[in-house]
Amino acid sequence: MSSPLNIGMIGYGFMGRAHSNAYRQVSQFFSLKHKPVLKACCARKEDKIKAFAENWGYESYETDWRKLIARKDIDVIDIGSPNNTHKEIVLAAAKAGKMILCEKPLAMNVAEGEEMCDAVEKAGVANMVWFNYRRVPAISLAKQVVDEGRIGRPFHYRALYLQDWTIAADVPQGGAALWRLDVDVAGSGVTGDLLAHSIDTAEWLNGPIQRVSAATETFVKERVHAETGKVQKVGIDDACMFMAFFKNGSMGTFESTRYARGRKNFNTFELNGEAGSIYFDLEDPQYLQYFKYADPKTGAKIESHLTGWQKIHVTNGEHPYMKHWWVPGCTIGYEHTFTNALADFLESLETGKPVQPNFRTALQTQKVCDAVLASAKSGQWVEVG
Ligand code: SOE
Repeated sequence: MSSPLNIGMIGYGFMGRAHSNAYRQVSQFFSLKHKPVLKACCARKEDKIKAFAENWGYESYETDWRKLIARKDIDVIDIGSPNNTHKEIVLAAAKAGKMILCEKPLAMNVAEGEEMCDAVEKAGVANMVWFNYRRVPAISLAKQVVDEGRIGRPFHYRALYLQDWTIAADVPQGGAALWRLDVDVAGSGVTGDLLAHSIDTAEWLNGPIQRVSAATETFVKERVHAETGKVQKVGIDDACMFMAFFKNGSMGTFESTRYARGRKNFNTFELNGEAGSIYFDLEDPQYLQYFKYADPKTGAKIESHLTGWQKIHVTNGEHPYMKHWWVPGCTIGYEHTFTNALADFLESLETGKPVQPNFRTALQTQKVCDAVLASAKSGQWVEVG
């Protein structure tokens, strides 16, 4: 017997669309008991949210998130609104006993994240943070390769997350489209927005990061604020580089910027171990590259004239998530990572096994982000709390 799960979506931007698309398609591709129903969406601007509701097929809309949370016919609150709204909404939604799905980064800082974790844990409500890249089949396959012991002792983790959309000095900060450039709304720049993704993936694959040494730069120091019309100081980090040591003894380097001309959403990582290496590039997302040096079970080395990087086309039924989609060789895309994440969340409601990353796990990422920003400020190595 299927059971409807009534969704209350807050926000109508990029993530509001990505999540809504997942709600609409998950039940068609995954056979799960809980079936999302687009019950209501919510945003302050009535004309925008009304049009959004009509476009995506929401049954109703609200212009005040408190009203949405108070509704008895809503089971799940999904937060796709800017970062500075997450905490207040989470605290109210948890108190009302709603399940909560929250966009990344979890919070503006660790202090907020702690409060949010305490609230959902005290209320005992299901929770997840939308770190969607874990659900790229090739990245999930990377996790499988690591867990199967194919990398062996890890030495190096290397991540890049590069974009180029803020290079022009006349791009304003703030407002509905550009709140990511306004530090009071976003909390930080590339650290919380892009490196949070890289950190979540890194810790998932290679375990906890223990200490970091970072540097940040803000290339354009002042921008017009879209809401006030005034030229204001830019408070976000435009670029961030950091070095890290993982608990397992391996070293990491991370770099992120929105000033890498020509790079649009260039999210890559490489992990080098004694027995093998893996490499992933989001601009070529159907592939996982794997270098096999030794057999994980026997330790026997591959004959050296046959070693080389394998480019695995991650579209077989045996690959993570792919049996739910098309036939081997047919690819899925960016939007499906949200559908896959949602499917995992719905499955967790059936099995009772908490889905990952939940708020507590996302708080760990937030701790690394805060340590990175603290290190950039002090110029010192900082231990991750
Ligand atoms: C920023 O440009 C952004 O939209 C991030 O906020 C998303 O999380 C990332 O996946 C794509 O880039």
